[in-house]
Amino acid sequence: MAVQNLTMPFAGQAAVPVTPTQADLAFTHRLAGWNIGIAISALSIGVTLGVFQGLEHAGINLYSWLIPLNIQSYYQGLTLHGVLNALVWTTFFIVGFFTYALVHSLNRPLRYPQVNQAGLIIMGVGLLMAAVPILLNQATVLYTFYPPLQAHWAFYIGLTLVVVGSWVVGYGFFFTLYAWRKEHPGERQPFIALTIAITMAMWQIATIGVAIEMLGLLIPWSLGLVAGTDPLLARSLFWFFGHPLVYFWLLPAYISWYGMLPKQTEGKMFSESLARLAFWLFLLLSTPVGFHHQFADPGIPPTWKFIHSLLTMGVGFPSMLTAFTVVASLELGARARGGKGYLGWVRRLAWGDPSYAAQNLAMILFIFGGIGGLINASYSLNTTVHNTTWIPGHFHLTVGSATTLTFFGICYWLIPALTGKKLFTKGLALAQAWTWFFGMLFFSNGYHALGIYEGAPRRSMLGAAPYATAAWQPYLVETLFGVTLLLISAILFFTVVIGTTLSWRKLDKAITMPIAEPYDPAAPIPTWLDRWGPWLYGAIFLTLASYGPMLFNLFYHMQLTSPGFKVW
Ligand code: HEM
Ligand SMILES: [Cu+2]
Repeated sequence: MAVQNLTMPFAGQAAVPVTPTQADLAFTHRLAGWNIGIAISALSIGVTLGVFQGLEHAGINLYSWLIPLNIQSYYQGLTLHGVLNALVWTTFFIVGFFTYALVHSLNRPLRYPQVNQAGLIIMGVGLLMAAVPILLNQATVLYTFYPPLQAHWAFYIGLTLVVVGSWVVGYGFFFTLYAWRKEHPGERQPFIALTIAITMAMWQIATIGVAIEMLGLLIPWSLGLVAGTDPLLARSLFWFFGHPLVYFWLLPAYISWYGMLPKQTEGKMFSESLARLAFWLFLLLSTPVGFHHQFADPGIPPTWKFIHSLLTMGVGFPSMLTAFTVVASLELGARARGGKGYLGWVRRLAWGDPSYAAQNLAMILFIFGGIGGLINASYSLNTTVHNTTWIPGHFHLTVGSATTLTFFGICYWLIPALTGKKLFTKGLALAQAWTWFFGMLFFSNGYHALGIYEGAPRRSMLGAAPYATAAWQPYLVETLFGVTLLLISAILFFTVVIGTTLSWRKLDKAITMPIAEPYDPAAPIPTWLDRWGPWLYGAIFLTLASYGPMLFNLFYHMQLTSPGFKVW
């Protein structure tokens, strides 16, 4: 015992393991269900506005339909679209999915369920608070809320509360994992639980930027406590948060791809050690790269932009690890199902299962998203695509597909698991996945091309642009085709979700969370891939090193001189 103690993460007496009771599970499922319900409701409004935007760009302006709903401009709609899709749908879904997955991965109830519940309530209150000014056209500042555009204070406080609520949920997860570790000394943390905690730890670091921006600059300014603000400082703090935000969207999809999807196609996790390494590297490298969103900003010296550009290429490494490990894991499954040949095995993947198909299609779209991302991150190439429609083309492949379509796929097992109802129906869900896939393929291809060949600007009413030329037309027709497919796909998704929830067809057999088994269960996972300290300190160090001097400089020269503008 004494010798064993030396290798334990926590020395001392092990606590007695706790397993969840029916009541614990019911509580967890209710909490997850509320989060996911709010997420999907937000998405339903967000996506509808996306369709209006896509149609407007292609010359079909239907905004007069929205006047009775008090949507008064393209930009108010675009703010709703960005906030509801990119911030609300993602954050609430992730928190709900994680709540469910953490408990089932650890097979342990939440350590302090009230903490997690409080987190959800804070997030919900924040959402309502931010929604009111947006709907009243008092916060038409887009989801990046760059000053000197100035929104109503309730918008900033509301969004801050959403972030604070997600912190509280994270604390609930950390307490739970900590309790599990005390009850299981010497055991490796289960993959899904560990990677959930890594994602939430990354989120705690990332959101410090936006918290300082909100509390230090935007809230006092919108309340009139200070007369002006410093746009460059605010933008820098925003992107300190804004880049790791994209990893907050992606890592939950990766957790599903690594830790669940192989199981759904009878595969195994090809290398659990590599998978863990990838997540630790994302913890290290997600934050110190944000200046790659500010290549065009004056006032950030080129050296810093270059350093962040290089570090961004560093994130490519765990991304490649992910690509190869996940594909190898799926190939194992396809071969077990009788797949043959160099590529012929692809046909034997579980394409008939909508949950699987949606996620595999999401991965394929992500390949194109990743390639485009390397172009965005390249200091010089960025100037060609900056602020053109290339950028929305890019992120509809990433957050709009890799993340969103994966979450749809997760919904196709998780909603039946939460409601105890059969999926309504497999055919509709499969059609949903494929229409989203082709819809986004055409939509994003059109926007990429329009941006890089024609320099068409993003965040503009292209349908009304006097500088539009005939050369734009073929690309816009392509995007229109994409938007039509996406509209069909969205209708299918909401039909499946509502149909499943309201269905009277109960499951014959309870659905459990798919958990991929390791290919080689005997292969030990090195302790350095199970330790928090080095990675967490490393992440904090890299963040300080890559941001500290420049932020110090920006604060030192801070000029709170810019008044607020309401240009809408
Ligand atoms: C039916 C599906 C969708 C359609 C047709 C659609 C359409 C559009 C269009 C046309 C724009 C460009 C607006 C402009 O630059 O003027 C846009 C922007 C955007 N979309 Fe979507 N979208 C869809 C789904 C999504 C999803 C699922 C997400 C994220 C989860 C998303 C996130 C965004 C964001 C963050 C912006 C940028 C907003 C801004 O510039 O402030 N979209 N969308
Ligand atoms: Cu970025």
